[in-house]
Amino acid sequence: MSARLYRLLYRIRRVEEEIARVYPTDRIRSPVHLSIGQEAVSVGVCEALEPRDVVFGTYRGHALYLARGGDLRRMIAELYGKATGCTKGKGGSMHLIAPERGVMGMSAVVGTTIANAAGYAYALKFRREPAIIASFFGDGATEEGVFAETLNFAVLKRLPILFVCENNQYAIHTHQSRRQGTPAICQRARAFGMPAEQVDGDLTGLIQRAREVVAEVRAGGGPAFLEVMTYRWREHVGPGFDYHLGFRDEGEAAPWIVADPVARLAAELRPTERARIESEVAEEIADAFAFAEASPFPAAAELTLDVFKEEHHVAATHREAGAECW
Ligand SMILES: Cc1ncc(C[n+]2csc(CCOP(=O)(O)OP(=O)(O)O)c2C)c(N)n1
Ligand SMILES: [Mg+2]
Repeated sequence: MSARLYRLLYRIRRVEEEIARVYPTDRIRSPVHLSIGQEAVSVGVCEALEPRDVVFGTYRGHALYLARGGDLRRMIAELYGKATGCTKGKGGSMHLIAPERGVMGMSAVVGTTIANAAGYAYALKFRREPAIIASFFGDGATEEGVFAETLNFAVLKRLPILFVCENNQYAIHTHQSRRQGTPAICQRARAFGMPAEQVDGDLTGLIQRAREVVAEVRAGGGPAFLEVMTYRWREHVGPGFDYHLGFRDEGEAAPWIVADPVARLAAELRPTERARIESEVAEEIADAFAFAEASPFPAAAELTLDVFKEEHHVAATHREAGAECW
């Protein structure tokens, strides 16, 4: 168990460290919001999900995409703006998608995918499909009006959705205490009429709690809310660090770095097992970057494709969905 989890967490960490290393060469054509330090949130919650379940995330979505099993080659190619990327090089790091793995969308616009996720959950309920939705968003997104509107609607319709707030305490450079009148986001969620609780970033505890909560949502109990405490080690956007800017200091990060789930799991493994995982991950990452480097940019004629939903796609969607839904 811990070897499998270590591979998942370590792989995400190393992928993002490699992105940070390559970024200054300008071959990555997209801004990057790294989740280094926050990997356990995506991994922990996704452990509780089934393959048929669906997730929505944010521009800080590398960890979620990878935790769900999104293809690494297509992710790196997407960051390079290449035609082989998961959105054909048109979305970049902030708009990763892997429908075959239930990763239905991420967005640069704070808060938007919370409503998208609830819409998808409504469709699932309407079609009596047994899957559930997990909607990931930051603490800053809870200040958007769409957060309140969506939570209200989700409770009203008893939607099969788990809201996951990745509380890293910052929206860009501003601490939560300077933006919100009450500290516990989950208390606000509870006021809408759904079970909500705060959990710390410990991976084992998170997996256990997520499994219990997901089981309740799947059993038809309606929406639930997890506020997962975590910490962003690097700058808001870009490959570097931002402690020199003065809005936070490294002392605040220190306890989170000491409690790093990646290092903790590493310490539980036999050295040979750990070395094997690390060398396999290194090989896979090198392959993904080589794939991205060697891939072509989209053809000029691609520029206006996939911008609007082409008419024949719309017609097909209506047919597939059938009269029941439309
Ligand atoms: C609607 C909207 N408002 C403002 C922004 C600018 N913006 C980008 S990221 C961000 C902070 C969001 O913080 P949080 O939701 O906590 O996510 P985190 O970056 O910490 O993961 C803001 C305000 C935006 N992209 N979209
Ligand atoms: Mg935040």
